[in-house]
Amino acid sequence: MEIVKLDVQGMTCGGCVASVTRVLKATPGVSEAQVTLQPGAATVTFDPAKVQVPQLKAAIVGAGFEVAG
Ligand SMILES: [Cu+2]
Repeated sequence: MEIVKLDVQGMTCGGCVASVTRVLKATPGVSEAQVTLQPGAATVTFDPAKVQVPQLKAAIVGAGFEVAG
């Protein structure tokens, strides 16, 4: 397992946090996702054999948010 912390922009409330958490956990290969509003961040535990960081970022962007870096 690998852990990555992503800088998520555009979340404004707990609903946004729940949305980001949901799409990350729904991504195959993700075992854990901890999302915070302040600061806007997602700490994701994932299996690098099944999913890569660009796919994690794409899942967040697909939910309507931005990932810095
Ligand atoms: Cu919100």
